[in-house]
Amino acid sequence: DSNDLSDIENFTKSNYTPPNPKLFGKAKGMNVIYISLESLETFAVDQKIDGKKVMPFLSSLEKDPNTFYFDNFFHQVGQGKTSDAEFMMANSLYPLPQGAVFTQKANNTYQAQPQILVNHGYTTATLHGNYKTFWNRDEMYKPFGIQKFFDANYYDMKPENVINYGMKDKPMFKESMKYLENMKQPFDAKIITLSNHFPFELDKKDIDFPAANTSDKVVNQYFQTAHYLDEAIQQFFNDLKKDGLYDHTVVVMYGDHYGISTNHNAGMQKIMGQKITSYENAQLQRVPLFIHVPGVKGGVKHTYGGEVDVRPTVLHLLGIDTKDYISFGSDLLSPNHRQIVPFRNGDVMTPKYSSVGGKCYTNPDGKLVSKTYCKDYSNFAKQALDYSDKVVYGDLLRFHKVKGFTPPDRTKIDYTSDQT
Ligand code: GP9
Ligand code: MN
Repeated sequence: DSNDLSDIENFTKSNYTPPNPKLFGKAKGMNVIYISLESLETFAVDQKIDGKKVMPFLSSLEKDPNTFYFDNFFHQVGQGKTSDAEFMMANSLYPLPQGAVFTQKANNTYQAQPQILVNHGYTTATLHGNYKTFWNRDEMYKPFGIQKFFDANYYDMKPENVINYGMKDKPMFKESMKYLENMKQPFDAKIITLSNHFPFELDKKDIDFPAANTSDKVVNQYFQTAHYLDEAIQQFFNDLKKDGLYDHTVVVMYGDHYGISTNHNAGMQKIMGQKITSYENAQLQRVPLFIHVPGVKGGVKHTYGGEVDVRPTVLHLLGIDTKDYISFGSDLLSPNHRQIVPFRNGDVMTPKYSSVGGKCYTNPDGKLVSKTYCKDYSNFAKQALDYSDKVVYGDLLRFHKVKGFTPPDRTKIDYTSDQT
């Protein structure tokens, strides 16, 4: 009830961190493009196979003068995988402890970033080369305020363009250009990539990178699909430059979740040159986060953070105050950013300590220490996850009013007719 809500508001308010005044509003009025990098883990970005970089383009962006790159950024998904990551990006709420929030809670009221931006005059869209009902997206996107959904029906799904779950990334990005170019600006768009998805298979003609040489085919192929993704992103950046969108568009790229599960530890041990203990496995939950902001000096940031932190970060760059929203994350670019990263399973990452499976370790040596060192962080994580679950299970945003925010009218959003 609304009593719960006031406790929760007290909690999120006390964790609010004011924006960095040097960066607040620096991207005001710009377009935003989110790119969900399927299954991309941080280690892969700079990894070499046979002496060659797996992802030379993304790796070069670490040094791009207008790009922030976060190398201590973690995914926080549960069973809803890609959709859980989308949920956090839009809402700064945690996904659910069991099942996918997209399939379970699509009738809730949300105060999602797309609708916040609609209230600021933005057009909103998602582009994805799979069919719209996957993960119940065509229902969940409505309360988020996503006005247009260019799903597989909008792409040329001829056999040579398709593998695994849908459109290959290169033709997908190519075809997406016309939808982006025709969108009324400013827009907030999300592109969800697919090719770097388990079991990481490509058609022969799309392979131009060596497989790794471990006992595990899944691990070996992972670097080939990651390389393909890298080339697709580079092609997309070139197209954004060509059509002039690049100079007034913020591009946010994030790895949605891990790619290689613990079932593949044997292969991964060969790649990493060390045993994958539970401590090491937790470190491997790092996913890359890049934020390209035209005209702003970027850099490599070692700040610890997770997917719930992206919304306040981006809204502050756009000059939108987040104080009155219920956010479980905080601005990664704020000097006061709270560096405690709860995983959905209750593990916690901080710069100094990792709490994994109820045990406490120091970073980066992974030395087992007394649980008392992790206690405050674990308690914080428990509280945050519990409050977030209360919001989602109880549909509590129904009772939460924010001045200047008008929720979407979901009956007016229609993904069945032609949206071009
Ligand atoms: C499916 C794609 C993959 O449309 O987003 O989903 P995942 O299996 O990674 O959750
Ligand atoms: Mn995914």
